[in-house]
Amino acid sequence: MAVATAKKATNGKPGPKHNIDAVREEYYRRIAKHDMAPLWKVMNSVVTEEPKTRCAPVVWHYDDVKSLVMESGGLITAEEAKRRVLILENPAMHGESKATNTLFAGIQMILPGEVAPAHRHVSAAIRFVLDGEGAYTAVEGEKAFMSPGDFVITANWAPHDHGNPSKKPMLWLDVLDFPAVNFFEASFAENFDAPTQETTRQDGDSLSFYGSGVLPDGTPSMNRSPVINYTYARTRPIVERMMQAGEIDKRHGARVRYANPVTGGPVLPTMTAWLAMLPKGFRGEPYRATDGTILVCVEGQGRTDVDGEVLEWGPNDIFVVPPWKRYRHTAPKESVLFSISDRPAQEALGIWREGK
Ligand code: 1HN
Repeated sequence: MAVATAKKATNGKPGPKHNIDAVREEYYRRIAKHDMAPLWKVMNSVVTEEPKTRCAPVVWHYDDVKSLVMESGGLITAEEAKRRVLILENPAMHGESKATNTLFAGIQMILPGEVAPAHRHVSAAIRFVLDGEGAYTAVEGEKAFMSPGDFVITANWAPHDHGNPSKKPMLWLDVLDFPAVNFFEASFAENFDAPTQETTRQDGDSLSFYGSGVLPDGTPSMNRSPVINYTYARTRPIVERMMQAGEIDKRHGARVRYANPVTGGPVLPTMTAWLAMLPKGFRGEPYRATDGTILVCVEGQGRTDVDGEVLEWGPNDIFVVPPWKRYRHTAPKESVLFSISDRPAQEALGIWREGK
């Protein structure tokens, strides 16, 4: 009888070889009833020698994305949807609202005259404009009117609403850190009674006050940038100048990191962003890091080889490089890439690593 054998055999030492497996199985079943389990059966899968990602490399081509998102405009209003967003689902994690294991990505559309009502949440966002001109995000009392290539940050708990007084639809990429927030089970959110927030500052105030090489007296140090909008018009000429000066990283091209002007840190404590110009004919050297990255081709055309899988990209295509997958960019044409990753969150925890 198995139970009797187990009692006899577990007297400090394993029993005879021929029945040890059965004895162990019986033991595992018994400890499971006490919500216990043997570490030795799972040790190698819970503490892996190298990162094991669930995330797949993937590209969304803007031609498909734009027409499908435009179609949603005939199905639901921004008011009814609250946020009319199509989720970019990582194909390896369908149904989880994730582009990477820690980041959400989606395409939001605001049609002329529409308003997406004011709310706030713990999860922070970066919105990168793909199409349209003159719609705005109101954040913390300031309306940031946006153009393609600009982005706006919405920090943890910052009230925000969107509107489009222009004549054209606006589409942008939303990247939020809520999968990471939800990993910690730390999400809060609330709606406001009024659909739009009161404007207390002028468009451009935050950029002018904090992003011009000066800081108003008494500016406190914060773990998120006091600049709410970073414009393409200001940043593109910088990467172009770097490229002309030969300041070209062998892996990333002529690249800048968007910075919190008070601390030099990332724009948000959980997410960082970069803009890179790849010279015509660029053949990048391989690179990998533990942050998962969402990239957008802003201009040009090229491809990114991710661990043997080729992602071809052109204007407004969005693609994902999973954690620790070796990748290299190739650009037959001069190209501009915008990217976002969870690197600051990993660095804050002391777990970020990079390699070749
Ligand atoms: C959200 O609040 C916005 O405020 C966009 O525009 C996308 C995706 C998931 C959860 C909240 C927005 C979002 C979101």
